[in-house]
Amino acid sequence: MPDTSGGDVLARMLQAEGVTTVFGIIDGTYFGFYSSLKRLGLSLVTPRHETNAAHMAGAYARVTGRLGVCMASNGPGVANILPGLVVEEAEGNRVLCITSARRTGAMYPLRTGTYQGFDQTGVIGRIAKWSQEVPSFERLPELMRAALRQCWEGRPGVVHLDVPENIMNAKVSAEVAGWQPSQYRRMAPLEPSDAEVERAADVLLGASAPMLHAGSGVIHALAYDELRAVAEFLQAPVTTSWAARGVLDERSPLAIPMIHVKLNHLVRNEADAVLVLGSRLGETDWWGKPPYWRAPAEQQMVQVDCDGRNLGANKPATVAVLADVRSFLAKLLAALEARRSELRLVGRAERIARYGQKMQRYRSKLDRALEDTSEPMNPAHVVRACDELFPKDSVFIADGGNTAVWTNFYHQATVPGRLLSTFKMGMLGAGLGQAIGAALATPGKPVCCIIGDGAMGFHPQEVETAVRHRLPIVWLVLCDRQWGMVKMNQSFALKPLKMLVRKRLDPEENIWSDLGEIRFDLLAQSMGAHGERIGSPAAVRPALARALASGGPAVIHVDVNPVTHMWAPGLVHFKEMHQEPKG
Ligand SMILES: Cc1ncc(C[n+]2csc(CCOP(=O)(O)OP(=O)(O)O)c2C)c(N)n1
Ligand SMILES: [Mg+2]
Repeated sequence: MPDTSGGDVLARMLQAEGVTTVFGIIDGTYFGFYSSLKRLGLSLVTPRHETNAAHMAGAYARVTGRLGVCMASNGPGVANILPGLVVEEAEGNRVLCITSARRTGAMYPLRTGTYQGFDQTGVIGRIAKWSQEVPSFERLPELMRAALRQCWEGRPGVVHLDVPENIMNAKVSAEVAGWQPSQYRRMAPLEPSDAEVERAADVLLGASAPMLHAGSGVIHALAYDELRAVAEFLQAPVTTSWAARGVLDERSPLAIPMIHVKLNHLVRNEADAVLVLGSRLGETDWWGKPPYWRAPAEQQMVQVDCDGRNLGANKPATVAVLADVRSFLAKLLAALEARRSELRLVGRAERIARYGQKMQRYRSKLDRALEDTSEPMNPAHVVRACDELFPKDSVFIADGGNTAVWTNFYHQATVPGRLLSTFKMGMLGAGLGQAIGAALATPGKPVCCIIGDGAMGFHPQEVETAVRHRLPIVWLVLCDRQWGMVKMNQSFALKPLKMLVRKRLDPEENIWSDLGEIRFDLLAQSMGAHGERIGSPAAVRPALARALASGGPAVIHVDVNPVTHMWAPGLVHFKEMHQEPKG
């Protein structure tokens, strides 16, 4: 009696990995897979656009530290999930994507004229960490093990397994040995050698002004306590990539939030040694180069990463360590404690206090926006109200152009791993799926997503997904009825002087930068969610309180002043960032 199928084998292997949730849209070509998920008690969360399955899995993985799994069906389903895969790979989230493919007789190589067929692994192989088609039922367990091994090796990203429909669905009689994850992949974190740790301690104890720089690797390694302990031991300031904001509570005097961009440059120029943790020092870290960072000849770098390809990639390392960030920091702390007598803290308190004063000054300058009580409102009010009314450990998502900038500049990240965005790709609309993945990752907690009206327009239908799955998400849509960030750039490119004097151009002078209105509150109501529209600063907190009390999902359509919104803080730095640093 045939009693299994390729899809059934996949489902059981996911179960052995501890996976409980899969994101994706159903299709006959992998009925054998998703029906087995149900039978085994794994839940399926189904979006209304495949790309959002990838964002859901990515956010879920990032927030939980577990594997995020998504699926898409051959041809159009896979075509639709591609953008999501590009983004999740760029963001470095641990996502396994399982797709169906047309039957083996028509695929690999693709037979001319095949319906809903294209070279799925050929395409995804170019954008993901790893992509492989399964040629036969017999090889499926081995290739699935290879996929899972890839998921847990090196920098997290997208791993893809493509399974033809006949392998997915056909019932077969076969004994498939169920291996435990420890039998096919490394379970223990990569440990650094004692010698590497001692060399790192030499550099840090020998420095007069050391600093730490943290990337997303700290989030994936859940190395928050160890990071704080090392920073406090050294009394060293901590900068982060945008994506790693909050790995050290931003209320700590040692935390230098990224929004203080000029101060970040100063800190990075004053440091004579830097401990780089789980960061590639990519473009949004200014490539680790002068004038934004001190020249390598005057700044030693200890770089720790779980992926050897990142070591010394953009800035020369004094000590390059291939290790799990958390294991490294734990060992480093022990080594530093043992050598406490070598610690020279001269000048550090003064330096930290000086940085603190600069941050306070900039914060007061930013907070002047909150004194603006005109209507339609200054967007700063929305972010500040969300910071006050959501629990501190709620996931907070920033999506949109200027909306994401306003959100970042007025949000304070106090709990690690709770601020999401697409910091490497700036993908408008990802916040819909991310919010759903994050809500499932933090049961019982409301999720906050502040999103632009352009961004919301990409996937508003996912509000219905949140309704169907009863998720407590509040989307606050900042409606300026324009592609705000691009309009700002465009206006300056067209008429810089007029922009400086008048702050805006006349409507006919811009090129298709304005949008019509979508009533996101009414759209939300039509899908069964709570929806309301506000325009005055005084209305924000009561509306937010009602949205939270509704149990969600909820959408608040916020009319913001389009001119004020265009002039988001810090934009000049983003423009500068696009140029290669001189050093
Ligand atoms: C998917 C996608 N398409 C295009 C862009 C380029 N882009 C960057 S910002 C922006 C405007 C965003 O408008 P909106 O979401 O309304 O946010 P606002 O700037 O108005 O706050 C665009 C089109 C992008 N980042 N992502
Ligand atoms: Mg807009």
